[in-house]
Amino acid sequence: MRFGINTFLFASPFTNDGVKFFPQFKQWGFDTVEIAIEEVANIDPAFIRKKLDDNGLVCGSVGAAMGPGRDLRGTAGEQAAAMEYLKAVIAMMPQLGSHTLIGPIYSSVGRAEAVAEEEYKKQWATVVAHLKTLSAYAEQFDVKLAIEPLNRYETDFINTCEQAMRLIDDVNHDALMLMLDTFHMNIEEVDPAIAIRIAGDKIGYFHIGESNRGYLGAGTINFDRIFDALVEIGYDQDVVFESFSSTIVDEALSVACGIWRDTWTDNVPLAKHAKQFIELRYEEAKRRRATTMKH
Ligand SMILES: [Mn+2]
Repeated sequence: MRFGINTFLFASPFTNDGVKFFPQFKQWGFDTVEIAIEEVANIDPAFIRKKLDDNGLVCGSVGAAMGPGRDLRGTAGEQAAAMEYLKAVIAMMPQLGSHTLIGPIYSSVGRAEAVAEEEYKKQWATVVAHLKTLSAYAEQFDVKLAIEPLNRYETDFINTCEQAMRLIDDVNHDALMLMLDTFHMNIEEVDPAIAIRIAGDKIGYFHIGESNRGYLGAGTINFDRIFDALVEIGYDQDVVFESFSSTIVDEALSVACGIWRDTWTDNVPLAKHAKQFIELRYEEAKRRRATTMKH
């Protein structure tokens, strides 16, 4: 298991200037960086890769920035803009040394509305067709796509692990995987730990977020049960801390994510604490598992 940090904690939009945070990320013990690419023109991938290498880090994933105007179930123009953006990001990823594109790549974050069943079915077919195209495209670049269910306030399209797995089944391509996020699961799943066990090896990426998206442990999520489930299924990919504050992200993203008040303003103690919290929970879960197996 690799521990990662999301650039939304430190810079948004992420640009070449963001490499200045890499030494700290390494010093705090993170293995990977999840780089949100708002616009491909913002970064020089070779330069970023060099700085990652220099600091002994890797780009564990690229986070797709599905803002307004990028929507695989939107208007023809929004679908085209989303495909153009996602393809440009995928094509850049080998230079970054990254093999996983993550996020709610099926729609725009913050688009949550009542959709009639017939219309939902049409949207579903449209998204499946686009994801087939995108999966085949990604495969050429040795990139996998990991789609993230979001809670009901951020999308009406894919809210649960079960819905995402159905979408993945319909696309039926090896390059398409699932990612889960404890913050969203906490709102939508009957039992997040059971969802993890059911998804099993379909999970290609994992976000850790607290129930209020602030400090880990200062919310209601039972992370011991989450890590017990991850250890039990043998999950050995990235576990990445995600948190938002309007001190870093812009107003559009704050609104899309419903960040109406800030749970933190200083990202340094937040990030250090997250790394220690995640590692401790993981180590304890491994110990519990080892003890159980002996009996
Ligand atoms: Mn997430």
